Amino acid sequence: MSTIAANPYEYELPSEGKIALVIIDMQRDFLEHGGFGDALGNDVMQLQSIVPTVKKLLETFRSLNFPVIHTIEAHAPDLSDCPPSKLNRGRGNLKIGDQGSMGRILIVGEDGNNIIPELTPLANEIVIVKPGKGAFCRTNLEEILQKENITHLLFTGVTTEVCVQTTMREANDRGYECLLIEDGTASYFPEFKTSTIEMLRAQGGIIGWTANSEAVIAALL
Ligand code: C5J
Repeated sequence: MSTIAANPYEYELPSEGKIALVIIDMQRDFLEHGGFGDALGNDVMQLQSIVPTVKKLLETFRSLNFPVIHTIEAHAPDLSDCPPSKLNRGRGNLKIGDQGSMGRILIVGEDGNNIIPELTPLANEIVIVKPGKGAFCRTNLEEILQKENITHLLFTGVTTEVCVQTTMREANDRGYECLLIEDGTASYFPEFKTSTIEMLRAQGGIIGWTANSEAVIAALL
């Protein structure tokens, strides 16, 4: 049985089901000026540091022909899938649906809503468009995972404590073996990333495991 050197202890690779790489919301809206993250007053450029690591993980999964799941946080142009509680939250200079320098903020199909070019999904990769923070909420992700016999999920993306953590928690409750790749995730608040890593793996891995990308790649290759 192959394992990844992880915390709080080794993570066993599946002997029967499949392992997938999950790349959460690596969109221009969160990583570039003029998007949603920027509108909320965040220093978006600090998220850029994980791009080479996520790209390397993506290339590893592609070279092994292992499944890759990308997610995009997005709303319909008429905002029918955006509850007022989300639309009106934040008091940023722009709201979801407003016109920004990369198109309408967090609206499906707009330039700013696309995944950054370095990580553009291939045609055979799964892309989940989600209106919430968690990728299981109002999507067909669970159905896809069951159909593809995916049992193990390795998480990357942004932001650690919001969409990444929410999705990992949702996946854990559904019985998936979850691991967060520490250097493959980022937050606008570095201390939130540190706390998230610690809380997910505390109490014997209450939500799952964490490991660095080098350990993951070494175990997979
Ligand atoms: C946020 C996300 N932070 N992808 N979304 O609103 O984490």
